[in-house]
Amino acid sequence: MTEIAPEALIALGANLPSDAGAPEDTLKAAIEALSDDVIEIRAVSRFFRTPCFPAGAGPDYVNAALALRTDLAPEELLDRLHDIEARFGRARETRWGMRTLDLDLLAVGAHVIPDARTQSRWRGLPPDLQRSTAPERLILPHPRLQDRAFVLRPLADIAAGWQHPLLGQSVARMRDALPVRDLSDVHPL
Ligand code: A4P
Ligand code: MG
Repeated sequence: MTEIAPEALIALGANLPSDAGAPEDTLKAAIEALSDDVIEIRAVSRFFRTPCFPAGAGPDYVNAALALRTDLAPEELLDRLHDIEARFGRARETRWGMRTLDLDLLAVGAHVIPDARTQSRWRGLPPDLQRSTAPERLILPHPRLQDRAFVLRPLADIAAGWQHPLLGQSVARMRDALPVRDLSDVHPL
């Protein structure tokens, strides 16, 4: 019997226009580009307008989330995401800088990559280090997933019941633990 691959959850964000148009057009084009013979898109959230984090660092973002199935390994899937970011003109200049398209791999089922200790270390990184350091290899679940209204509100549209394998909390619960202010700043388009 072949095993069904677990669903992969992806966060999409953009706050600058690309060749495809405004951020929402870029997101739509990226979703279309992602779907191919080895990637099956299962669900797409609504699109949300969200204030830039950190505040004042640039224009508002459009954020969304999607669920897909693939037999690609998580590292291969991340490579695909990077190819699509490149296709829509993203230049990696500043970390957390403005971008035409950011695609983050949030989770693949209950996989923890590379291991619980490393994921927890990145998850617990103090804010100043979060800004200045980025992991060289894939970390799953994405270390900042539980902190961000602009990730959890879209994600709750399509995967409210997904459980963080190390925190043991669902997307809905992590979302509801965020400051109300953060959540109310995230508006459906
Ligand atoms: N990497 C490791 N694990 C992962 C993973 N699970 N998913 C590596 C994606 N990438 C992962 O990522 C930095 C490095 O992390 C890469 O080498 C990758 O292989 P990046 O995409 O090159 O850099 P980045 O996007 O600047 O960093 P990151 O961590 O993706 O930034 P964030 O934390 O996503 O912040 N405000 C609003 N309102 N909405 C947004 O979407 N996004 C950001 C980007 C900042 N402010 C925002 C938003
Ligand atoms: Mg990214």
